[in-house]
Amino acid sequence: MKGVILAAGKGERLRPLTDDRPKVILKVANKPIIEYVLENLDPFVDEFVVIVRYKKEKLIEVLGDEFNGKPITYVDQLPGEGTAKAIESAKEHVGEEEFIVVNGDIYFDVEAIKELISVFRRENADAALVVKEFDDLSHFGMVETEGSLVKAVREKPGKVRGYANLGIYAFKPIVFDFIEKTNLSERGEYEITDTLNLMIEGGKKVACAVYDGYWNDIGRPWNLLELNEYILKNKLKHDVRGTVEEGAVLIPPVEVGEGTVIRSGAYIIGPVKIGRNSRIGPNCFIRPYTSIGDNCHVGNAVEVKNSIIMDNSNAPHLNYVGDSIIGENSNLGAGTITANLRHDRGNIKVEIKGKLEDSGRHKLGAIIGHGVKTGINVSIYPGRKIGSGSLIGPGVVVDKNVPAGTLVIL
Ligand code: TTP
Repeated sequence: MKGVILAAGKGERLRPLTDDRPKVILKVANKPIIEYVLENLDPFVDEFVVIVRYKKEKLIEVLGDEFNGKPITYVDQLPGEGTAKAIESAKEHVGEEEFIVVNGDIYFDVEAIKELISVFRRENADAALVVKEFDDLSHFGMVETEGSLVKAVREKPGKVRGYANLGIYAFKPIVFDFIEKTNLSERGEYEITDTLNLMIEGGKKVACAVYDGYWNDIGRPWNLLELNEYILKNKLKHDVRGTVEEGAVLIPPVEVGEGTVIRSGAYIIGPVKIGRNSRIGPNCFIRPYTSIGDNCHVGNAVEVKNSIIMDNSNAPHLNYVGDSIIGENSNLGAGTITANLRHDRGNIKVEIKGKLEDSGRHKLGAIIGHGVKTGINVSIYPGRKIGSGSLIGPGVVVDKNVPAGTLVIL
């Protein structure tokens, strides 16, 4: 059986982190999101088919042509938007076999796939999907069920309790006949949920597997922080491969990669994950739920908490990085500080595709893209985004989002 992974999306809600790369290669706990999906599919499939389009070269460079000894085939998405279009793109590659489809930007446990296959086979269904019960379905499509069968998939029904569609499916090839009949949705996309409704109306059997484990859909920047926290809290093992100088304190679990040096006076409270060849300290404070990538520098008098610092980035002197994400190849000038809390303790709102959205968090710092440089004493308001390749001059107060490639000076 083949595993099809949808990874062609533009990830616009995740700007600036997706300015120059597809979202599925963003690293959480120092691993590209799509690798967690591949790991979960691995026990059940003999080949991975990855549907690509936006910045596909970067994805291919990161994943290569095999995973765990199994081939990865990259397939360009057919013209048109949406998950149904993405799945249709795999038609020739899956042939007459049944196959699994997973959105490349979600995190879940392997149980979800086990349950999916078991229900799909038991019901001898034409399609199956994984659902999870939520108290509030405002952000999800609702799956109406009867026992193990699906009656309909509805648009976001508002604040009601019910089953959400998690973006994990199994199909028989008959699905392609129904994808052909699927019309553009109001959003201007060909959506697989519409295809599923057509299948049900056409008398086909669509089954559902109920999953109650952890699941996260990486749509918005703060989802990366939530997922980082979950993985570090639940999966991290204390494992120190680098060098730890006398006078550094590591409270487990802390993972330190090969070639990394933790200098004297560093105080690290796990769970914290640090990649390879990074320099940490002397005299810094790294607090729980922090991931620091490869070739990073966190230097003297720097505090980092609940944050993601991606590869080749530095917070070298006198920085506070709280509840923030820093992309690759970025550098904070001495004294650059992120604010992560409003004085009124209200939820931090973030502009997503031109609209202010409530992040649901009262602590959220900066979202800094790739290749950003800040000067000395830059202050960044909570929930502000700095676009990739921007340069922020000394003493600037970043109280508005900064588009990619901008020079901001006082
Ligand atoms: P979305 O998260 O709905 O879309 P997106 O990834 O483009 O993100 P944004 O809305 O922020 O721009 O996509 C769900 C999954 O489907 C995701 O894994 C990407 C994939 N996808 C495709 O492969 N092709 C497509 O045309 C679309 C719309 C999504």
